[in-house]
Amino acid sequence: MHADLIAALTAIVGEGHVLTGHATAEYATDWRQRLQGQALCVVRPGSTDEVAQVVRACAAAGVSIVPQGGNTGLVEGSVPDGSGRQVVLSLRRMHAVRAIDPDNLTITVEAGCVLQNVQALVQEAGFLFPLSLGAEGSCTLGGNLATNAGGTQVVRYGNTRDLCLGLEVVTADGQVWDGLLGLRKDNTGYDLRHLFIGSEGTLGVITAASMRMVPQPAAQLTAWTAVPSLDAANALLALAHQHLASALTGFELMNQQALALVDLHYPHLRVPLWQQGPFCVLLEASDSESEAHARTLFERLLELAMEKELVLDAVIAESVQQAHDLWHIRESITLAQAAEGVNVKHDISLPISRIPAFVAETDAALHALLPGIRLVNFGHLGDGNLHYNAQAPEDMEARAFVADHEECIGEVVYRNVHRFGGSISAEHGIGSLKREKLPHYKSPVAMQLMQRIKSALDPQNLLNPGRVLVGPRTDP
Ligand code: FAD
Ligand code: 2HG
Ligand code: ZN
Repeated sequence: MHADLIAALTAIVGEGHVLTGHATAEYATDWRQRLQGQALCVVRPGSTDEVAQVVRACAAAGVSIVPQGGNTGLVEGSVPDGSGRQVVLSLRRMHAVRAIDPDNLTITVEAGCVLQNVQALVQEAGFLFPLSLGAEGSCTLGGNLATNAGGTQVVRYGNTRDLCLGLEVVTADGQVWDGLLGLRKDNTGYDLRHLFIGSEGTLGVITAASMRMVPQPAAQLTAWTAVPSLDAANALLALAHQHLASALTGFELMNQQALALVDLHYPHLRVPLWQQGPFCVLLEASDSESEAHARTLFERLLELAMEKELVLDAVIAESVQQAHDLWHIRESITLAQAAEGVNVKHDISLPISRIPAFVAETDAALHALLPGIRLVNFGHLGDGNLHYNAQAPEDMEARAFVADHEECIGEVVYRNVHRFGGSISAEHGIGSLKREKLPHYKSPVAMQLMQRIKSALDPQNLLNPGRVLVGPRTDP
């Protein structure tokens, strides 16, 4: 029966594009090395029509599908379970540019295009694609859409959802929905695009998208500051909004523990100012006039911040290379955490004003729960999004720490997130990592509506079953 399906899939996508056995290993292990699944096979279609045929063949065989892009997701959503009965549908071969329309300010590109390549294509066309994240060298646009990824420029340009003007999707019964109009206004009923964005492969397979391009800034400046407290970081953010207005394109927070790990594992990166205060903040300004204009605004902001004692010390990058190096330090925290050992992640959002109190209370509760726990707290403060992560105490083995303590640490963190009016997933999604937790923190009505949408769009539960929602498995 499965041999028949593999033969049918091979007939659709061609010899060499259906992988089995050892060749599936990299597609079956998640980035964090927490899940080691097993795929029936990995199928790599080269066109939307082939995706539709693959979905129809799997549906006919009653075999479920795990759509996959760059496999950089952090919530155990992109790899198959251990049954050996799921098909991984990899979009990586589908990376063609369908159109670039400078007048409409849009690029239409296939879902498997790596984010960095989308950025480069848009730059060549004289514009900016303002989605930026540490995994941009390997994550795909389809994955970004399926997770509604955030990243480091959300404070100015919004999440992936805000950059998307249209989608092409293969539905669970193998039809193609062409919604690639690229219109900025279209009120013809329910906006289906927004259902698929952020649905983590559970409602349809995204095969292409029309995305916004924005004007390139005339100049970009980056500053790295040490700040005395979270209250000061918040006040600096308010000041930056006031002085830079829409020129503020990045506002990232990093605590001392996060930077200590980068310093430990990547000493050549020479982390600035990290021992001077409990937090550092990375600011980015993008100016539509000139470098001189940007510099004047930025220097004035930092002078004021120092007068108000919101900033202990600061450096402004003097070149594009220096700015790049500062961003590289910020983007290395996840890798430094991985190098230190498996760890516990909480991708949370809170009202910005409540973050200092949340962190004070939660830090204290966790230090009481597990003395020596290392709290690695960093993230997109401009969006109220913290990566409030935890690493084992120095004298505890990392895997034992995760196995024995992840659950109770999560309970403390999520209870406080809820109490302070926040969300248990800001930008990484739910996957299978948080699917059991979701019903505790989301309203029963919202959960019921989500279940109904899933049943309506994927009645056979074929698309990424068991992700986002706890549901019945259809595998035989
Ligand atoms: P995958 O990991 O392959 O898949 C993710 C989910 O999307 C899965 O549920 C999968 O089934 C589904 N999916 C993938 N492609 C499709 C498709 N074409 N159609 C339907 N469903 C699909 N995330 C952020 O939001 N902000 C960050 O700043 C950020 N930084 C990161 C830094 C590092 C170092 C790493 C490793 C990850 C980071 N991430 C971040 C998480 C991750 O990169 C994003 O979630 C990214 O959007 C996933 O893209 P992907 O192509 O790798 O998707
Ligand atoms: C980031 O902002 C990513 O760097 C990853 O979202 C966060 O490692 C993490 O927890
Ligand atoms: Zn992030």
